[in-house]
Amino acid sequence: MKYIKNIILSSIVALGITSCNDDDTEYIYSVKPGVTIDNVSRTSVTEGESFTVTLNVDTPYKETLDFKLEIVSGGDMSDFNIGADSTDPDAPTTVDDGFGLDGYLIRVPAYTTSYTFTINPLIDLEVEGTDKYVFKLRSSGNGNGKIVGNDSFSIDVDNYTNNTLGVELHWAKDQNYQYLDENIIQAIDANGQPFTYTDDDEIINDHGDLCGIVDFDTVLVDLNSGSLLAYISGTSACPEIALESQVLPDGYYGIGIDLYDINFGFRADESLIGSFAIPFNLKIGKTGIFKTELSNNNLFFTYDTLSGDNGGNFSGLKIGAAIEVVGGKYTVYDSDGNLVAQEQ
Ligand SMILES: [Ca+2]
Ligand SMILES: [Ca+2]
Ligand SMILES: [Ca+2]
Repeated sequence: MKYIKNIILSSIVALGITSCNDDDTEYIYSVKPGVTIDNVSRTSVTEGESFTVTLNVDTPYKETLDFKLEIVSGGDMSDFNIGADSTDPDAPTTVDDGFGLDGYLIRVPAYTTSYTFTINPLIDLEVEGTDKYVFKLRSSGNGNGKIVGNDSFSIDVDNYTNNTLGVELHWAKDQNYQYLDENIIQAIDANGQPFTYTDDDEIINDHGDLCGIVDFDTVLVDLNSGSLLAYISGTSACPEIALESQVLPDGYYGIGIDLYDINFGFRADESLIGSFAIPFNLKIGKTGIFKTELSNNNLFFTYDTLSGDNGGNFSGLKIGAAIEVVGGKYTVYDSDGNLVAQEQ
Protein backbone atom coordinates (compact mmCIF):
# COMPACT_ATOMS: atom_id res chain seq x y z
CA MET A 1 0.00 0.00 0.00
CA LYS A 2 2.78 2.34 0.89
CA TYR A 3 4.40 1.51 -2.45
CA ILE A 4 1.23 2.47 -4.36
CA LYS A 5 0.95 5.72 -2.44
CA ASN A 6 4.47 6.56 -3.46
CA ILE A 7 3.60 6.02 -7.09
CA ILE A 8 0.55 8.27 -6.78
CA LEU A 9 2.61 10.86 -4.97
CA SER A 10 5.32 10.87 -7.61
CA SER A 11 2.65 11.11 -10.33
CA ILE A 12 1.23 14.19 -8.64
CA VAL A 13 4.70 15.68 -8.37
CA ALA A 14 5.24 14.98 -12.05
CA LEU A 15 1.94 16.68 -12.87
CA GLY A 16 2.99 19.59 -10.69
CA ILE A 17 6.17 19.99 -12.68
CA THR A 18 4.22 19.88 -15.94
CA SER A 19 1.83 22.47 -14.59
CA CYS A 20 4.66 24.78 -13.60
CA ASN A 21 5.98 24.63 -17.15
CA ASP A 22 2.59 25.63 -18.53
CA ASP A 23 1.22 29.18 -18.50
CA ASP A 24 -2.07 28.17 -16.96
CA THR A 25 -2.42 24.99 -14.95
CA GLU A 26 -6.17 24.50 -15.40
CA TYR A 27 -5.74 23.72 -19.13
CA ILE A 28 -4.02 20.49 -18.20
CA TYR A 29 -7.33 18.95 -17.20
CA SER A 30 -9.56 20.61 -19.82
CA VAL A 31 -10.43 18.99 -23.14
CA LYS A 32 -10.14 21.14 -26.24
CA PRO A 33 -13.55 22.14 -27.64
CA GLY A 34 -14.25 20.31 -30.88
CA VAL A 35 -15.26 22.36 -33.90
CA THR A 36 -17.10 20.91 -36.88
CA ILE A 37 -17.52 22.45 -40.33
CA ASP A 38 -21.28 22.25 -40.20
CA ASN A 39 -22.52 23.99 -43.31
CA VAL A 40 -21.25 25.60 -46.52
CA SER A 41 -24.12 27.71 -47.87
CA ARG A 42 -23.48 27.18 -51.61
CA THR A 43 -21.95 24.49 -53.77
CA SER A 44 -21.25 26.89 -56.63
CA VAL A 45 -21.05 30.65 -57.06
CA THR A 46 -19.91 33.13 -59.70
CA GLU A 47 -16.97 35.42 -58.96
CA GLY A 48 -18.41 38.37 -57.05
CA GLU A 49 -20.91 36.22 -55.14
CA SER A 50 -20.35 35.37 -51.51
CA PHE A 51 -21.06 32.24 -49.52
CA THR A 52 -20.93 31.43 -45.84
CA VAL A 53 -19.37 28.69 -43.75
CA THR A 54 -20.85 27.75 -40.39
CA LEU A 55 -18.81 26.13 -37.63
CA ASN A 56 -20.31 24.30 -34.68
CA VAL A 57 -18.58 24.17 -31.31
CA ASP A 58 -19.38 21.08 -29.21
CA THR A 59 -18.51 22.73 -25.88
CA PRO A 60 -18.78 26.51 -25.44
CA TYR A 61 -15.41 27.82 -24.32
CA LYS A 62 -14.44 30.82 -22.21
CA GLU A 63 -11.98 32.17 -24.78
CA THR A 64 -11.91 32.67 -28.54
CA LEU A 65 -10.99 29.64 -30.61
CA ASP A 66 -8.45 30.54 -33.28
CA PHE A 67 -8.34 28.81 -36.64
CA LYS A 68 -6.73 29.69 -39.91
CA LEU A 69 -8.37 29.36 -43.30
CA GLU A 70 -6.05 28.53 -46.18
CA ILE A 71 -6.77 27.97 -49.85
CA VAL A 72 -5.30 24.62 -50.86
CA SER A 73 -6.05 24.49 -54.59
CA GLY A 74 -8.08 26.01 -57.40
CA GLY A 75 -6.97 29.56 -56.72
CA ASP A 76 -4.73 31.68 -54.55
CA MET A 77 -5.02 34.39 -51.93
CA SER A 78 -5.74 37.07 -54.55
CA ASP A 79 -8.85 35.19 -55.73
CA PHE A 80 -10.93 35.72 -52.58
CA ASN A 81 -11.18 37.51 -49.28
CA ILE A 82 -13.29 37.02 -46.20
CA GLY A 83 -15.52 39.30 -44.17
CA ALA A 84 -19.05 40.64 -44.23
CA ASP A 85 -18.06 43.35 -46.73
CA SER A 86 -15.85 42.22 -49.62
CA THR A 87 -14.75 45.83 -50.22
CA ASP A 88 -13.58 46.09 -46.60
CA PRO A 89 -12.37 42.57 -45.89
CA ASP A 90 -10.64 41.14 -42.84
CA ALA A 91 -6.86 41.44 -42.94
CA PRO A 92 -5.14 38.29 -44.18
CA THR A 93 -2.27 36.78 -42.26
CA THR A 94 1.17 36.68 -43.83
CA VAL A 95 4.12 34.38 -43.13
CA ASP A 96 5.57 37.13 -40.93
CA ASP A 97 2.67 36.80 -38.48
CA GLY A 98 3.95 33.40 -37.39
CA PHE A 99 0.83 31.53 -38.51
CA GLY A 100 2.52 29.66 -41.36
CA LEU A 101 1.16 29.96 -44.90
CA ASP A 102 -0.84 33.04 -45.84
CA GLY A 103 -4.49 32.76 -44.88
CA TYR A 104 -7.23 34.30 -42.80
CA LEU A 105 -7.62 34.00 -39.06
CA ILE A 106 -11.07 32.72 -38.12
CA ARG A 107 -11.80 33.65 -34.52
CA VAL A 108 -14.75 31.89 -32.98
CA PRO A 109 -15.91 34.15 -30.13
CA ALA A 110 -15.95 32.90 -26.54
CA TYR A 111 -19.02 31.03 -25.30
CA THR A 112 -20.53 30.46 -28.77
CA THR A 113 -21.80 27.16 -30.13
CA SER A 114 -22.19 28.29 -33.74
CA TYR A 115 -20.15 30.74 -35.79
CA THR A 116 -20.62 31.77 -39.41
CA PHE A 117 -18.11 33.59 -41.62
CA THR A 118 -18.33 34.83 -45.20
CA ILE A 119 -16.01 34.02 -48.09
CA ASN A 120 -16.02 36.33 -51.11
CA PRO A 121 -14.63 34.99 -54.42
CA LEU A 122 -13.52 38.14 -56.22
CA ILE A 123 -14.25 39.41 -59.71
CA ASP A 124 -11.09 39.72 -61.80
CA LEU A 125 -10.07 40.52 -65.36
CA GLU A 126 -8.97 36.93 -65.95
CA VAL A 127 -10.73 34.86 -68.59
CA GLU A 128 -11.24 31.54 -66.81
CA GLY A 129 -13.41 28.46 -66.73
CA THR A 130 -14.94 27.13 -63.53
CA ASP A 131 -12.44 26.77 -60.70
CA LYS A 132 -12.90 24.44 -57.76
CA TYR A 133 -11.53 26.26 -54.71
CA VAL A 134 -10.53 23.89 -51.92
CA PHE A 135 -10.16 25.44 -48.47
CA LYS A 136 -8.65 23.96 -45.34
CA LEU A 137 -9.25 25.05 -41.77
CA ARG A 138 -6.57 24.37 -39.20
CA SER A 139 -6.13 25.14 -35.54
CA SER A 140 -3.94 28.20 -35.17
CA GLY A 141 -3.19 31.20 -32.97
CA ASN A 142 -4.12 30.32 -29.39
CA GLY A 143 -4.77 26.69 -30.43
CA ASN A 144 -7.77 26.52 -28.10
CA GLY A 145 -9.95 24.47 -30.42
CA LYS A 146 -9.55 21.38 -32.54
CA ILE A 147 -11.24 20.42 -35.80
CA VAL A 148 -13.43 17.35 -35.55
CA GLY A 149 -14.05 15.41 -38.75
CA ASN A 150 -13.41 16.89 -42.17
CA ASP A 151 -11.19 19.96 -42.06
CA SER A 152 -11.66 20.87 -45.76
CA PHE A 153 -14.46 22.06 -48.02
CA SER A 154 -14.73 23.10 -51.65
CA ILE A 155 -16.81 25.33 -53.89
CA ASP A 156 -17.10 25.73 -57.66
CA VAL A 157 -16.43 29.30 -58.78
CA ASP A 158 -17.63 30.34 -62.23
CA ASN A 159 -15.93 33.04 -64.27
CA TYR A 160 -17.70 36.43 -64.14
CA THR A 161 -18.11 38.23 -67.45
CA ASN A 162 -19.00 41.80 -68.27
CA ASN A 163 -18.77 43.78 -71.53
CA THR A 164 -17.43 46.88 -69.81
CA LEU A 165 -13.85 48.14 -70.02
CA GLY A 166 -11.62 46.80 -67.27
CA VAL A 167 -8.25 48.38 -66.45
CA GLU A 168 -5.59 47.50 -63.89
CA LEU A 169 -2.54 49.71 -63.51
CA HIS A 170 0.32 48.27 -61.43
CA TRP A 171 3.53 50.07 -60.48
CA ALA A 172 4.86 48.30 -57.40
CA LYS A 173 8.66 48.07 -57.44
CA ASP A 174 11.35 48.21 -54.80
CA GLN A 175 13.45 51.14 -56.03
CA ASN A 176 16.91 52.14 -54.86
CA TYR A 177 17.68 55.85 -54.85
CA GLN A 178 19.95 58.43 -53.27
CA TYR A 179 19.02 61.69 -51.70
CA LEU A 180 20.86 64.71 -50.44
CA ASP A 181 20.46 65.77 -46.84
CA GLU A 182 21.71 69.33 -46.55
CA ASN A 183 21.47 69.49 -42.76
CA ILE A 184 20.12 73.03 -42.76
CA ILE A 185 20.66 74.37 -39.28
CA GLN A 186 18.78 77.23 -37.66
CA ALA A 187 21.03 79.28 -35.41
CA ILE A 188 21.26 82.63 -33.62
CA ASP A 189 24.22 84.89 -34.32
CA ALA A 190 26.19 86.96 -31.80
CA ASN A 191 23.71 89.82 -32.17
CA GLY A 192 20.78 87.56 -31.37
CA GLN A 193 19.61 87.42 -35.01
CA PRO A 194 18.41 84.08 -36.46
CA PHE A 195 20.26 82.70 -39.45
CA THR A 196 20.55 79.35 -41.26
CA TYR A 197 23.58 77.55 -42.54
CA THR A 198 24.15 74.11 -44.01
CA ASP A 199 26.40 71.73 -42.21
CA ASP A 200 28.08 68.73 -43.86
CA ASP A 201 25.85 67.63 -46.73
CA GLU A 202 25.13 63.94 -46.62
CA ILE A 203 24.31 61.59 -49.49
CA ILE A 204 21.99 58.88 -48.22
CA ASN A 205 21.21 55.57 -49.91
CA ASP A 206 17.64 54.49 -49.51
CA HIS A 207 14.98 52.38 -51.16
CA GLY A 208 11.21 52.22 -51.20
CA ASP A 209 8.21 50.69 -52.90
CA LEU A 210 7.10 52.93 -55.77
CA CYS A 211 3.54 51.97 -54.81
CA GLY A 212 3.87 54.15 -51.75
CA ILE A 213 5.86 56.92 -53.47
CA VAL A 214 3.98 57.43 -56.75
CA ASP A 215 0.27 58.15 -57.22
CA PHE A 216 -1.05 57.34 -60.70
CA ASP A 217 -4.68 57.56 -61.82
CA THR A 218 -6.24 56.23 -65.02
CA VAL A 219 -8.36 58.33 -67.36
CA LEU A 220 -10.33 57.50 -70.51
CA VAL A 221 -9.40 59.70 -73.46
CA ASP A 222 -11.16 60.08 -76.83
CA LEU A 223 -8.18 59.91 -79.18
CA ASN A 224 -10.21 61.20 -82.15
CA SER A 225 -11.07 64.47 -80.42
CA GLY A 226 -8.29 64.49 -77.84
CA SER A 227 -10.80 65.15 -75.06
CA LEU A 228 -10.76 63.56 -71.64
CA LEU A 229 -13.91 61.47 -71.15
CA ALA A 230 -13.82 60.28 -67.54
CA TYR A 231 -11.69 58.94 -64.77
CA ILE A 232 -11.35 55.19 -65.08
CA SER A 233 -9.86 54.93 -61.60
CA GLY A 234 -8.70 57.85 -59.49
CA THR A 235 -8.05 56.64 -55.97
CA SER A 236 -5.07 56.52 -53.62
CA ALA A 237 -4.83 52.75 -54.14
CA CYS A 238 -1.93 50.90 -55.74
CA PRO A 239 -2.71 49.19 -58.05
CA GLU A 240 -5.49 51.30 -59.53
CA ILE A 241 -8.17 48.80 -60.53
CA ALA A 242 -11.48 49.40 -62.32
CA LEU A 243 -13.02 46.17 -63.51
CA GLU A 244 -16.36 47.54 -64.70
CA SER A 245 -15.74 51.00 -66.08
CA GLN A 246 -18.14 51.45 -69.01
CA VAL A 247 -19.12 49.82 -72.29
CA LEU A 248 -17.04 51.47 -75.00
CA PRO A 249 -18.95 52.33 -78.19
CA ASP A 250 -16.99 51.87 -81.41
CA GLY A 251 -14.24 54.47 -81.46
CA TYR A 252 -10.60 55.16 -80.75
CA TYR A 253 -9.65 55.53 -77.12
CA GLY A 254 -6.59 56.20 -75.03
CA ILE A 255 -5.95 54.75 -71.60
CA GLY A 256 -4.50 57.87 -70.03
CA ILE A 257 -2.16 57.49 -67.08
CA ASP A 258 -2.06 60.61 -64.96
CA LEU A 259 1.01 61.10 -62.79
CA TYR A 260 -0.69 62.82 -59.88
CA ASP A 261 2.04 62.85 -57.28
CA ILE A 262 5.50 61.65 -56.32
CA ASN A 263 6.23 61.84 -52.63
CA PHE A 264 9.34 60.41 -51.01
CA GLY A 265 8.43 61.92 -47.66
CA PHE A 266 11.53 64.12 -47.77
CA ARG A 267 12.00 66.89 -45.25
CA ALA A 268 12.56 70.44 -46.54
CA ASP A 269 16.34 70.00 -46.54
CA GLU A 270 16.27 66.67 -48.40
CA SER A 271 16.08 66.15 -52.17
CA LEU A 272 16.37 63.31 -54.67
CA ILE A 273 19.73 62.99 -56.41
CA GLY A 274 19.36 62.29 -60.12
CA SER A 275 16.23 60.65 -61.51
CA PHE A 276 14.82 57.28 -62.50
CA ALA A 277 12.08 55.78 -64.64
CA ILE A 278 8.77 54.71 -63.12
CA PRO A 279 7.79 51.43 -64.83
CA PHE A 280 4.18 50.35 -65.05
CA ASN A 281 2.19 47.33 -66.08
CA LEU A 282 -1.21 47.90 -67.65
CA LYS A 283 -3.88 45.23 -67.96
CA ILE A 284 -6.76 46.02 -70.29
CA GLY A 285 -9.80 43.96 -71.06
CA LYS A 286 -13.44 43.22 -70.73
CA THR A 287 -13.85 41.53 -67.38
CA GLY A 288 -13.75 37.77 -67.85
CA ILE A 289 -14.09 38.03 -71.65
CA PHE A 290 -10.86 39.48 -73.03
CA LYS A 291 -7.61 40.49 -71.39
CA THR A 292 -4.22 41.66 -72.49
CA GLU A 293 -1.36 43.46 -70.80
CA LEU A 294 1.69 45.52 -71.55
CA SER A 295 4.58 46.98 -69.60
CA ASN A 296 6.44 50.22 -70.17
CA ASN A 297 9.73 51.19 -68.55
CA ASN A 298 10.37 54.49 -70.29
CA LEU A 299 7.22 56.60 -70.35
CA PHE A 300 7.32 58.10 -66.84
CA PHE A 301 10.26 59.58 -64.96
CA THR A 302 10.67 61.22 -61.57
CA TYR A 303 11.25 64.64 -63.20
CA ASP A 304 7.88 64.60 -65.03
CA THR A 305 5.16 67.16 -64.37
CA LEU A 306 2.81 66.23 -61.54
CA SER A 307 -0.91 66.88 -61.98
CA GLY A 308 -1.31 67.28 -58.26
CA ASP A 309 1.07 70.26 -58.28
CA ASN A 310 -1.32 72.01 -60.68
CA GLY A 311 -4.65 71.42 -59.00
CA GLY A 312 -5.18 68.02 -60.61
CA ASN A 313 -5.41 69.48 -64.14
CA PHE A 314 -4.09 66.29 -65.85
CA SER A 315 -0.80 68.02 -66.78
CA GLY A 316 0.91 64.75 -65.78
CA LEU A 317 -1.20 62.70 -68.18
CA LYS A 318 0.31 60.48 -70.90
CA ILE A 319 -1.35 57.88 -73.08
CA GLY A 320 -0.31 54.45 -71.80
CA ALA A 321 -2.19 52.43 -74.43
CA ALA A 322 -4.79 52.83 -77.15
CA ILE A 323 -7.92 50.79 -77.83
CA GLU A 324 -9.64 50.71 -81.18
CA VAL A 325 -13.20 49.42 -80.82
CA VAL A 326 -14.79 48.09 -84.00
CA GLY A 327 -18.05 46.15 -83.84
CA GLY A 328 -17.58 46.10 -80.08
CA LYS A 329 -14.28 44.20 -80.40
CA TYR A 330 -11.07 45.63 -78.94
CA THR A 331 -7.71 46.03 -80.63
CA VAL A 332 -5.08 47.22 -78.18
CA TYR A 333 -1.91 49.16 -79.04
CA ASP A 334 0.96 50.30 -76.84
CA SER A 335 1.99 53.95 -76.43
CA ASP A 336 4.18 53.70 -79.55
CA GLY A 337 1.28 52.41 -81.67
CA ASN A 338 2.50 48.80 -81.80
CA LEU A 339 -0.21 46.13 -81.88
CA VAL A 340 -0.47 44.35 -78.51
CA ALA A 341 -3.55 42.15 -78.87
CA GLN A 342 -6.79 41.81 -80.76
CA GLU A 343 -10.04 40.45 -79.35
CA GLN A 344 -11.31 37.50 -81.37
CA1 LIG B 1 -10.69 34.28 -60.92
CA1 LIG C 1 -12.41 35.82 -63.96
CA1 LIG D 1 -4.17 57.01 -57.75
